[in-house]
Amino acid sequence: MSFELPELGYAYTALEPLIDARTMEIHHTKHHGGYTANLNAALQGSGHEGKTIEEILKIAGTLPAAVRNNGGGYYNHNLYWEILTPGGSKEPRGVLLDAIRESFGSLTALKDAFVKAAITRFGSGWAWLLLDNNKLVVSSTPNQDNPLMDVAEVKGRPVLGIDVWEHAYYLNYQNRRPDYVEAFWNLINWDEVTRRFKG
Ligand code: MN3
Repeated sequence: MSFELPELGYAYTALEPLIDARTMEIHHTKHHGGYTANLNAALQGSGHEGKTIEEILKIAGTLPAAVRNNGGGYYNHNLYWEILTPGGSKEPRGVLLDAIRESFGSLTALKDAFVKAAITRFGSGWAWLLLDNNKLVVSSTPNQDNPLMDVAEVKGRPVLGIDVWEHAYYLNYQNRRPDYVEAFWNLINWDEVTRRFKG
């Protein structure tokens, strides 16, 4: 059994002009495709071939770097494309909005914390909104690590994640990571985030 690069389910042009088609295509086919192929190669003969991606990430700290990095890359991008799916609610509502207010005070306060985590993550990595013991928290991770990993500083179930590697935005935004983070925020499909929140 091996992992497969998922279809996006929408056109590379679907998120224009905020995220351009060329960035989407390279990001999906080359970067995500690369993590997927490299993960399968790294798992071959490792004794972990039958595991789910979640089972692999849970013990990432004990596995070779190629499994940790590519396994994280495989999982993180699956989540990223789903959260950016066109359509759906452009604002959190219902139980998710209640939980956001309980943890952060307001949606604006969540946005401020998330944007700050994304902008201040040094070098390549991800910023997250995650469930840690039923409480929503914001964190960030280096490289392709994520909150499901045993090595994560803040562990939990990711409900929202932004890729802040330069390959996610450099063609359109060059060094302006804050502009990309703002664009991402405006593209979030909150129905998908709610689905992940409910687990
Ligand atoms: Mn990426």
